[in-house]
Amino acid sequence: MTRKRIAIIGAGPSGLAQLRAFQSAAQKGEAIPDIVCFEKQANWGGLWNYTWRTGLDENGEPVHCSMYRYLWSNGPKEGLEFADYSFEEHFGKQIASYPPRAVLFDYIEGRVLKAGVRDWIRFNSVVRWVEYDEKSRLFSVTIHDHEKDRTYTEQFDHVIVASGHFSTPNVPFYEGFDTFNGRVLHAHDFRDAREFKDKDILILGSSYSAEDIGSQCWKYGCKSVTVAYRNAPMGFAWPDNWQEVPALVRVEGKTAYFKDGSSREVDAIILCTGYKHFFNFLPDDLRLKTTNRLATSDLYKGVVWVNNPRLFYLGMQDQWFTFNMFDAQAWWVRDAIMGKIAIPDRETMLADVKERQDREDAGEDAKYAIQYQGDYVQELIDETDYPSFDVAGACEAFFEWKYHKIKDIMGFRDNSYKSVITGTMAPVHHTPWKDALDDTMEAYLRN
Ligand code: FAD
Ligand code: NA7
Repeated sequence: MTRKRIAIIGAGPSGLAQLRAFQSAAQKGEAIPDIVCFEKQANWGGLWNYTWRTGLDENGEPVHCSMYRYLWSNGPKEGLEFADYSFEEHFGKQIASYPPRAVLFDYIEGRVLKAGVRDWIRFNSVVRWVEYDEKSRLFSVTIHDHEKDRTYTEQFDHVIVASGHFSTPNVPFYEGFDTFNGRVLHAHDFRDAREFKDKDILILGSSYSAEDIGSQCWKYGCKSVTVAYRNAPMGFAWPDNWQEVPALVRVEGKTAYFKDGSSREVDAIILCTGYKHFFNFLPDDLRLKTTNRLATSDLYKGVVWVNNPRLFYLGMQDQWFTFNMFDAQAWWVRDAIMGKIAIPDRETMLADVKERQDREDAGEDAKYAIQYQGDYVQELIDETDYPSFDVAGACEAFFEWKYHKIKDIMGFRDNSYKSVITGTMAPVHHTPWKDALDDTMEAYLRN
């Protein structure tokens, strides 16, 4: 029998989790399929692979990165720690709880360097198109190799889409944007908060990007932050030069007008209006269409494409849990591909999706949502050999984080939590977040 061939699209945290999942089976002596991971960037790490570029990259492809300078983890690292590779193993000591991007990139990379899976990845390789042939039951994957500037097609038994969903910006139009006398940008193109020093900025949106980009700009010296919300304000106890106002109606010159009749002069508008699930390399019959939610449409167990169970998606949910959830999904998908987990008929899969969505919709608050996703992670790891960890403990860290944000939104990153993998308490960081302007790994690890 010929070895199955598996294509993984993307070498971000999800794709890398899939590589590690297969490698760990190989390490235990199991015969694994032939794995090829296609990554459009020159390096791995997905969103955590920072670039100064915006717009198009060096190859003319849309820039994937939505991260920015000075970004620190927006949740405690104790909620995302790999069960098979602790922070202590990587750094040789316990570190503080909200690491900057470079520190988390180093941690993600450490595990896959140890696993030795880099050779499974073809870099600078953009997947252009995927097609399924009913007769041969194979996927044809067409790739553009930017190193050789060549397009080619290969066949695979399974495709795993791990291309992320926080890279294609959702960009609304408001009257007057086209004549605004200042910069209008989406969070995807935000790179350095110092650009907005001494400026009055307007932010649209009331979720993570709005909170964090506003906080960055505040920390690096903007004059004021005005956040316009569409439905509900974030409602934290903001600093004095930070205001939340109802939805934007229009802009005239440099004046922004809001739904409550108030107005304000602003120098720049940052659209923190979220992202789109966008897969221009997939035909209609394989393409996931979903809003950003915990129970995505059409994915059995959150990973199997119900219309063709040879196709899988990783990390397509809205995320409380991240790295460890991608791991749970990757181990599960590996076992489904290797025939250790049976995939039921379409009706059963659709019923599973419906049950998950109904259960998600029954919840009303963040605590419910965290617990919901924690239960999902637990469900998947119970069905594989992914090292079990204290998921309830990770939920606790998230609950505490929520509480710490309500108590002090500019100080929540000064708290520390207990690792659910090693049981050690994180040290309190040496400098309060608001005063720590240097976000390098060297500065962070100086504990
Ligand atoms: P991504 O990281 O997006 O990786 C997808 C990969 O697929 C990329 O490398 C991309 O180049 C590649 N790719 C895409 N299309 C193609 C193609 N056609 N062909 C080949 N390759 C392709 N999570 C946290 O846990 N903590 C945080 O603090 C945090 N902060 C965040 C801040 C921002 C601004 C954003 C946008 C997200 C943040 N996240 C955070 C969530 C983030 O989604 C996850 O941490 C994680 O990066 C998701 O991993 P992924 O592999 O699913 O997707
Ligand atoms: P999210 O969490 O999807 O939030 C998007 C926000 O944008 C949300 O508050 C929306 O308002 C708002 N939105 C969407 N469309 C509009 C329009 N047309 N006008 C005004 N406001 C709008 O995206 P984020 O970027 O914050 O977070 C994504 C990831 O990045 C996350 O995982 C983080 O870790 C970092 P609503 O609340 O629906 O009224």
